[in-house]
Amino acid sequence: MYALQLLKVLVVGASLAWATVSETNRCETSTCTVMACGSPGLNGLPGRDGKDGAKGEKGDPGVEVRGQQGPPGKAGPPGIPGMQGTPGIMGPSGQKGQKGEATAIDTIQTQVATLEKTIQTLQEELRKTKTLLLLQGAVSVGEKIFVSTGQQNTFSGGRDLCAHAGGALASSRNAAENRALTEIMKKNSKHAFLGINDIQTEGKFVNLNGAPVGYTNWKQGEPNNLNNEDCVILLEDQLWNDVPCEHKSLIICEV
Ligand code: GN1
Ligand code: CA
Ligand code: CA
Repeated sequence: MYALQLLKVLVVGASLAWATVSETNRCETSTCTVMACGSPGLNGLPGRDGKDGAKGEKGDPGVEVRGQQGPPGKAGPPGIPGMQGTPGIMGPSGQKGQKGEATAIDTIQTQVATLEKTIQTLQEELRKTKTLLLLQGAVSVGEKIFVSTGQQNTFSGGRDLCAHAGGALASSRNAAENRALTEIMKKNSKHAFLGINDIQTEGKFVNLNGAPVGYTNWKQGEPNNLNNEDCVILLEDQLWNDVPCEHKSLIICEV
């Protein structure tokens, strides 16, 4: 019974639906009659939002594509200068570096160092020699040292003797030197030749280098050139007398 009733309802519903469709189709054609077509109705209000749909399945993570690196950014503004710190404690010295190529300055510095050492050695030797000479009766005056040979000789003999020894026949250039020579002469108890003469020009006394003498200490009445006297001896009272150059007198050298 129930199935039969349901079938009827379905048949009636289908018929009504067909009729409605037919009628509508006809109205959309130009053959629509006034009786068959009304004026179109206004649109209704939008319906309410539907319910949320079921949660979808989780999507694939996808493949992440990394872009290319961009160009470097612009340089930033200069920073503020830092404050000066307190000086630190000096660290230990580093290891000695390898020997570099010798430059001209290096060579000169080495030569200077060698010369300085040589000078030092020579100065020490000179000091020792000076000490020995002074012990042997030499006298030091200013830059000079007077040393007696202890021998008597002619003027030329004495001049050559001192020159060969690296010195010169002694002469007095001032009162101090004259006193020192007199001191040596007295110890030897012999008059000593001085390194001056007037061989070249009578009456014009010169040193061994030919320069006129600056300092003199002649005894009164001398030089008298008695019997052609062109050389000079130092007397006990520090005074000078001209004597023959072939006369033999004490030879004192100066260095
Ligand atoms: C000496 O000895 P006599 O008088 O000849 C001296 C001279 C003096 C002179 C002064 C070698 O000569 O030079 O001028 O006394 N001769 C010698 O009176 O010393
Ligand atoms: Ca003379
Ligand atoms: Ca004389």
